[in-house]
Amino acid sequence: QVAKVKANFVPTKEDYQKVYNKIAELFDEAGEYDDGSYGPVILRLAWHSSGTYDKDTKTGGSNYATMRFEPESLHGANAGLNVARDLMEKIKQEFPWITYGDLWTLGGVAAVQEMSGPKIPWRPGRIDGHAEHATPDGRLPDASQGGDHLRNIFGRMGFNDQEIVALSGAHALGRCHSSRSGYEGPWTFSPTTMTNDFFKLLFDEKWVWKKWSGPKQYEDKKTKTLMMLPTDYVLTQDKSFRKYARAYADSNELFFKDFSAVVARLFELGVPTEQFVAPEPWIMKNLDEQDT
Ligand code: DDH
Repeated sequence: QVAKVKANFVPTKEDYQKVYNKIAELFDEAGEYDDGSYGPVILRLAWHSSGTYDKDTKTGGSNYATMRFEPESLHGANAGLNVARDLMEKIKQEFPWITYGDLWTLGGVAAVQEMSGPKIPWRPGRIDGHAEHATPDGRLPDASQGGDHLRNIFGRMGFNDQEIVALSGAHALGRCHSSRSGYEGPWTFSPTTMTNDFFKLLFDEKWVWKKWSGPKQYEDKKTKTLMMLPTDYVLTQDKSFRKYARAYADSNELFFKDFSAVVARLFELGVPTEQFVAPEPWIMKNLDEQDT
C-alpha cells in the first residue's frame, strides 16, 4: 500500500532517520546477491548521481536525480544501477515525501556507515527535477584512462589530487560485474566492510595484467582473485597521487577522516545552499546505535 503524503507535512531529522533505517535494513535482504549486501551498489548510485557535476556551468550533481530518466539511465557508466534504483523505489513508496536526490544520497550515507565506514554528514534539501536537467554522457570517469583523465573529470567537479585519491578508496567496497562494466571481480577480500585495504593492497600486492578477452585490468599475482582498474593502479604511479595513497595505506584513521569530508561534499554537488533545510549537515545514527 502506498502511503499518502499529508498536506503540510514537514519531515524532521527523526523522519529521515526512519528512512535511513529502512535503507540499512534493506542491505541485508540481498541473500545470494553478490557478497550478500546491496550496500555497494547503492553507494555507487549515490556517487553516479552526484558525480555529473560541472562547477563552471553549475549543472549536474545530486539535486535533480536525473538518472531516473533516459538517456541518463542508459549511459554506459550507469549499467547495472537499475538494481539500486529499483531497490530505492521500494523505500520511496513507503516514504513518498522524500525526494529522489535526498533518498539516493541518504542511501550512500547509510551504505558507508553500515559497512563500518566513517560517519558521512548529510542534510536534506534536493528537489526532484526533470529529464531536461540531465547532463550529457561522458561526465563520469572512464576506468581505462590515466591520471590526466582523472584530473579532468574530478577537477570539473571541483576536487583536487588528495580528494581524488580519498574518493577512490570507496573501491574497498563492492565489485565489478562483466555484465555491467565489462570488468570483473572485487578489489578487496572484504567487499562489504569499509577499510583502507584498497590502498594497502595497491602497495602490498604485485599487480599484473589479467590474461583474458575482457577490458584491460590488473589482477593480484598471488591469488588472482582481486582486481584493480587502470584508474586505480595509476594512484601508485603518479607521484602526487602516490603520496596520498601511501598516507591512506598507512593510516585508516586519516583515510576515514578525509573520505568522510570529501563524500559529504560529493553528495551536495549541484544543490543550491538555500535549498538545504538545515544550516549544518546532520550525523545520522547507525542501526546499532539505536534501540530499535
Ligand atoms: Fe567506482 N567503479 N569508479 N567509485 N564503484 C565500479 C564499481 C564501484 C570507477 C569505475 C568503477 C568511484 C570512482 C571510480 C564504487 C564507488 C565509487 C565499477 C564496476 C567501475 C568500472 C561496475 C560494475 O561492473 O558493476 C572509476 C573509473 C572511478 C574513478 O576514476 C575514480 C568513487 C569516487 C566511488 C564512491 O563511492 C565515492 C562502488 C561502491 C562500486 C561497487 C558497485 C557494486 O555493485 O558492487
